Amino acid sequence: MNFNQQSFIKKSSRKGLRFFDNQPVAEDILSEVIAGLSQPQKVLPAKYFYDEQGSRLFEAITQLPEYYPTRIEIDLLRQHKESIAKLVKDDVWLLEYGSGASLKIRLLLQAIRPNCYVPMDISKDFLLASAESLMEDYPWLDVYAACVDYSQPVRLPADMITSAQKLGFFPGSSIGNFAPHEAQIFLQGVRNTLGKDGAMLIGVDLQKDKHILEAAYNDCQNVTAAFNFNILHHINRILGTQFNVNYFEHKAIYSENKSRIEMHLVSTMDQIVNISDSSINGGESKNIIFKAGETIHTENSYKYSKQSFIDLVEGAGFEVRECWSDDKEYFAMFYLHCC
Ligand code: AVI
Repeated sequence: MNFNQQSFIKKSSRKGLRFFDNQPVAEDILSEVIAGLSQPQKVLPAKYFYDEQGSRLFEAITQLPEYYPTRIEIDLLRQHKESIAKLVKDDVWLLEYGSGASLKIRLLLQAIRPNCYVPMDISKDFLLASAESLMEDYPWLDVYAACVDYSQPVRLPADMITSAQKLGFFPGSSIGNFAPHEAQIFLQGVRNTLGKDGAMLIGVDLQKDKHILEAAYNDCQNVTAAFNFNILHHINRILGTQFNVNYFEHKAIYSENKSRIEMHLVSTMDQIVNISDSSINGGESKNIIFKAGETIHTENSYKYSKQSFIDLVEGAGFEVRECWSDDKEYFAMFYLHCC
């Protein structure tokens, strides 16, 4: 996904807020959904969790007692923000991959005082609302919001290619939502975007007892289940498809072999769902057949040991300058430098 001047749609009347819209278009989504649901193990890309409702549900997940990563990461940021600020240059731009509600960044803004903050997210309304609210609270800050699928290579617009240092921020262990080989390709792309002298602050969920992991993805209030179902609601909303979430169940299990949580939607009955885009005449269309018990694999969340993560980032062209973690070693925050 590229930023380009064509995609510029709005320069806010408020000084300091720019917005680029590169939201994926419906035809791409239709092909991607049909391709995923046509595989022997049906799959939907996890990025489709995140419409406005999905982003809200994810924020609710981060408040759950069972979901420890957010709390630990926030503690790490609070404890180490001054050390982080000392590692970066005075003239720095802060680029957040998958910024969501832009909450964690607030912990860093005051300490780092970047010249510009670039939140990147696929959920447009959520991104804009978060950017506006940030502008209210930090009137000195330039914000350059970009609606992009950040899992694709991001090319910076010409006016962003300044001599300032670029610090990438990728919290929440969202890196775990890529398979390790994809994570390495993604990080190589980030490394190219950040350029010489670039740095990266990245949060990683560490391997631990299976019961703690499974509880984090099967919470008692069923918020994670609602988040999982929302992928079908979202696809219904964009394509006009007729998935009935009452005919699916949420399932999340930890595979020790693969070091990953797998989330699935299990079809509770034999059913057929037509996939086409009701707004496009004569477009692609396919009936997807589900057997009872068959699943749609909606998300992987890989968990790393510290060493396996160091190996991964070094393979992507970064060197590890710092690593902070909590006492139980549940979660780690790495400060990387482009080599
Ligand atoms: C965004 N990502 C890091 C979350 C995770 O833990 O993999 C998404 C999530 N899925 C279910 N709960 C949270």
